[in-house]
Amino acid sequence: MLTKTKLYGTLAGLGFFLALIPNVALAQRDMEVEMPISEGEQTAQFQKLEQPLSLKIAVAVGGLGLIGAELWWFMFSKTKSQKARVDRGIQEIDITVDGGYTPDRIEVAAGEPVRLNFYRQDPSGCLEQVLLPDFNKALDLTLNQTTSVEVTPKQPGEYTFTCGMNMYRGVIKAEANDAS
Ligand SMILES: [Cu+2]
Repeated sequence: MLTKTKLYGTLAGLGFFLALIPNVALAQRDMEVEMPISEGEQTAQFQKLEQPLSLKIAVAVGGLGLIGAELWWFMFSKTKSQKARVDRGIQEIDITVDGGYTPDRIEVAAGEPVRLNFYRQDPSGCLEQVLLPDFNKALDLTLNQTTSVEVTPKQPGEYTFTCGMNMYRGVIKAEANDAS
């Protein structure tokens, strides 16, 4: 949650700053133009047209860069995939609950038990509950503690888990186990 908020804040701040530049530049230009200049008038007019254009391009490039950064961040944040480790015959994975689930895509072998350890760092009530509808499980997470649950995805496929209000989600991706 914190990282998301921080990123949005930075992006918004940067966007605002970039949008401000041409306005400041134009204000300065206007003040200069108002001054009675007869000789350099033509050059002043020429510059008046040229400079905002280059600034506009700079702002457009900056804006595109921001959009790109945002897209990249969303793509990147969507692929927090991780394979479960196997410990004494049980597949285990630690999931940090903080503005969502990290990782939010867990790769496991189908037909084997999976232990999910949810460590809740986010105080928002939204993430207090985890629902695993495919396994008929609902967990209450205590803040700054690990709450574990064991499930067995019997068939290969995707099993989602969500917060109590279905706003945040994660996926358990069970793949066919060749070994068994
Ligand atoms: Cu929620």
